[in-house]
Amino acid sequence: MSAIEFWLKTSRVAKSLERSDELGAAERRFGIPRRDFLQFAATLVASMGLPSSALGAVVNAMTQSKRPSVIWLQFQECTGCTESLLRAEHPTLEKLILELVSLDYHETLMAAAGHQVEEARKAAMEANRGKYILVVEGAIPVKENGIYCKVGGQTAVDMVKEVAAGAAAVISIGSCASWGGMPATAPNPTGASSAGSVLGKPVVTIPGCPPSPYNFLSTVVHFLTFGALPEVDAKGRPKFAYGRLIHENCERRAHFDAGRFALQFGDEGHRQGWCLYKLGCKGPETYANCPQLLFNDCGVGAWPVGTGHPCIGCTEEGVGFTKPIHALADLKTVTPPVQFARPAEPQGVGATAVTAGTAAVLGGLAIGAGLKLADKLGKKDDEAASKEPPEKKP
Ligand code: FSX
Ligand code: SF4
Ligand code: F3S
Repeated sequence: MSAIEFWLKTSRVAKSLERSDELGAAERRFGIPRRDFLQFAATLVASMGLPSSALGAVVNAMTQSKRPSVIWLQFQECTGCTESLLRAEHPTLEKLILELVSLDYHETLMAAAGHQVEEARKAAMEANRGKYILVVEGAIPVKENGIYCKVGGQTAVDMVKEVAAGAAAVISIGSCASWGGMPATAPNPTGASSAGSVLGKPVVTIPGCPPSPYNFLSTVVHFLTFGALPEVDAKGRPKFAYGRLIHENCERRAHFDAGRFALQFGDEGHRQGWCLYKLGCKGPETYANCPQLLFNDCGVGAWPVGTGHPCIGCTEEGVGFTKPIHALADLKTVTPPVQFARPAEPQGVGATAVTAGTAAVLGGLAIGAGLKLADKLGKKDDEAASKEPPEKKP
């Protein structure tokens, strides 16, 4: 039983919340049993580093009927940010995101096209002036007056400035919008730039190529709960998600500290799951929670290093898409953690809430609970699918 499950079972606060009208409303609205919804909310609370007393406020914010308007712009990018949100193994996040906010403009997801949708964007901006959230996905080309990216006849530069002017908050999702990412790779012929630099002001950034949808969801829920975006670091990244180096929580860290390195892909060390530092892993200079969150709700090992590939530093400006993949990382710290991951972890088993470093214990357990929930919800979908007649299956 995870720490969160234990707390939910024993806490009086959790018990009374579970019986509350809010949870009843959540059950109906999201189609999720109230205990599972509560566990999901507790997971977000823990992953944001908030005290358990914040749970009531988070539940309240997530279940209120008024959903904030979101205008989601896409420029120079591959749509991986949107895909990671929507094409996860299980549809939980997609469902929650689309139920939590009113997605009034999103080029990939809108059924309509052309002038109609540009009018819908303007109408949403007008109706929610000063209250909507602007999400920017993709870099913005600034060379030649921005002619390299136009939507509805308007340059990306003009559009992002126009929409940001009336927004209550701006979130850059993905490395492209956060710091230029892949499109800004040298020689950067289009002058691909971040949303923050084009707007001339700091914005909250959720880098990663693509980023974890949980980091985005937690940021949105923080805004819904407190009416403000979470505390960020100097690069605009929420500290709850980007406060620690990957190297601090990597399940291969004990091998690094013991000097056991894979030297070639497929060699004995690589097969044994040893540290990938000498293959160019950028975990020692990259801030992100990938080893704790993992990806795609498919369990342990589902993150780059867990699958045997060095981290390329996709969340880190000046590292991802900038440093050669094989180049050695700068070591920001070589101090061993207080608690080691099991050194004999078989390759591909990946981080678990227990093997992650002590500093990440609460977050790790929380995330484990969240993944378990996603897994459960996914299983329901799978079960439903398995009840369909065989000929209806794809
Ligand atoms: Fe792609 Fe997003 Fe990378 Fe960029 O993610 S996954 S190129 S960060 O803007 O769509
Ligand atoms: Fe893990 Fe990479 Fe650090 Fe090795 S260098 S411990 S593989 S993050
Ligand atoms: Fe990116 Fe490295 Fe995480 S490549 S997804 S920051 S492990």
